[in-house]
Amino acid sequence: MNVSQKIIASHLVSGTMKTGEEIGLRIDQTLTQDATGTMAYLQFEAMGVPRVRTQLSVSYVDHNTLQTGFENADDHRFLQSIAAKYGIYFSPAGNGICHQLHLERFGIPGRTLIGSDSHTPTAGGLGMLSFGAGGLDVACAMAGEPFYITMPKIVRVTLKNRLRPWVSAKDVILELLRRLSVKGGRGKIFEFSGPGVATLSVPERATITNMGTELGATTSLFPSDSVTRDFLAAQKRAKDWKKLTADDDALYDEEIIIDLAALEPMIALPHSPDNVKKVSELAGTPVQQVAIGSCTNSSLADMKLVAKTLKGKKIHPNVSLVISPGSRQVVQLLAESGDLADMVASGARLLECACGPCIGMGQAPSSGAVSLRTFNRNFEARSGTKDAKVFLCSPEVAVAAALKGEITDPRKLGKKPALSLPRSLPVDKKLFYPPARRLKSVEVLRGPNIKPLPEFAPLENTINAKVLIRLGDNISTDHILPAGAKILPLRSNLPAISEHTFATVDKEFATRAKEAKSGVVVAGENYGQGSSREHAALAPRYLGVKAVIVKSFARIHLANLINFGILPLTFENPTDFEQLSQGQEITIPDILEKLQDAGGRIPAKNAATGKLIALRFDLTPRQKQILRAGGLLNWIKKNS
Ligand code: MIC
Ligand code: SF4
Repeated sequence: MNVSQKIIASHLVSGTMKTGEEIGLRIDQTLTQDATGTMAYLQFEAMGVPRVRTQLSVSYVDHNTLQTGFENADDHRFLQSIAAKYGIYFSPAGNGICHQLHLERFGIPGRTLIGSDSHTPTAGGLGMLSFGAGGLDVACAMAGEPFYITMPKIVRVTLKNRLRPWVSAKDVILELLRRLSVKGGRGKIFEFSGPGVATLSVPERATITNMGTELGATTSLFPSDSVTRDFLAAQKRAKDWKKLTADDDALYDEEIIIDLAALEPMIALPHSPDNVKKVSELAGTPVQQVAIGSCTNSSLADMKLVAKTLKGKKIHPNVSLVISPGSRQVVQLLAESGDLADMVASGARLLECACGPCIGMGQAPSSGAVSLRTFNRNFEARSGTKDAKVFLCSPEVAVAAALKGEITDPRKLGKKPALSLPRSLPVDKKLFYPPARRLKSVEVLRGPNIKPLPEFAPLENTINAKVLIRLGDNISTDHILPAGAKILPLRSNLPAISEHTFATVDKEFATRAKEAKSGVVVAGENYGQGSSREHAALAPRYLGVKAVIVKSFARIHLANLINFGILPLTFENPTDFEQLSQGQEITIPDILEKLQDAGGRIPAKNAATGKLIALRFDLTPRQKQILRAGGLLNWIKKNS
């Protein structure tokens, strides 16, 4: 077996490991972050389970740390108290970014993890099978329920040779994105193997698995080897290590080969992570902002490389350089070694160790600016400035641009500085707060920003609805429900946040949806790529969206639509996309009956043209039941 199959086989509770079949997996660990966590815990609370049933659950605060009003602080207090009450570890704001911290403190090779954040596969760098999921799926896993996915194809990514100086792990994943696109990984696990694996550290592996999410992959995974052992030992967790490698005769569905030695520094152009070119092709483009950090590139090695390159130099006067290290441990080590002083002396601005600019929490670029970021997403407007041009690159490329004021191939900087990394790291477990000893006595603290979830009605037999909007391919959840400093604080308040649905695409959407009372959304391929935020399903549902009709869906968003009772339909014939325009009325009759058919066909009638449009649903029996009930929470209540 390959590594993925080994972990799946040891956690399989339903289904068989046949590609395309629904499988249920036992989940060992869960993580949440604050922007999705409040909703996830409200849902967990509604399930009436007295204590989490996982081996370990952790609640991190890393997204909403600006606290421009009471809302974020209220959410943090709520999260801390509810964690204490239900047996969950709590990591307060200031500890760092959830994925970086989970690698450092909790991830274990061979175990399963789901997290209410799409970059949870970062833990795949440790040999952990980890998935991003909607908050409700994480709540179910905390209640001891299996996590359901379609058995993916397993792709072997064979890495040969080793990276050359100034070329980094980020370039490996950018190369994969260049080759495969943001849709190329759907329904697949990318499992890394070959002699190049041993040349990559755990944080480098994690950069790659982190951004496997941008391929649309189900997850990405590295084996657990002696490099993994040394990483865990340095974190004083040697006992968590176990060896986990593929059998010599392991079979894979597909294979991709990457020669690490042949890679060059790469960069993704606006506005998609797969719009990748060689840095050398863009050399000379003036740069106004450089942002270094995020769950993709904020490890100690990344930060030290930046510090050593900046040492004794000044950044270009036209550039604003902001740096957010990944964790408190990283900041502490940088402080002790003097690297932090070198960064600051060069002109860099230091930010809190949190998601920060990656999710538009501050540091919006100036109008039309070119911003180079070591992050994983560059969707339009995500930075907070709609006409900014955000490029994605490695810390090497980012720091070169900060010094030169223009896109620069870092190989032009001369000899790459040597890094010395400590073999043993300072570990402070005291800042991860364990659950209360006496769970029952804990009071959950709720502020006025935390609104209960509304009840949703069961699925109707006939949908009469207006086409509220028609959109193209690769619509991300940042388009559906933006984040950023103004909207993120409303994550626990559905009525308020739903007003911002599609706000960066079409300001009138929420008003139009409310007027129509019953609506559908029409779009192209890979609808809902990106974030796991279930608000991108919840808010449309709240505004009366009954169905989403597209050419194809992204995995996590499809699961979220089902969880909140929105009918996910695809065009039988993709060119029929042209048959539907904004403002037209459509009718989808006999839905409950049609859902029973194995064929998955369902016609819709366009009242404006009188034409029938052939639509399809591709749903498992479990998903059909959830949809009929009007969503997963209704279904759980009905069955308990
Ligand atoms: C993101 O990178 O888009 C986020 C913010 O981390 C999201 C989660 C969220 O929307 O809260 C993600 O990737 O799932
Ligand atoms: Fe945070 Fe950005 Fe990573 Fe999302 S992608 S978890 S916002 S650092």
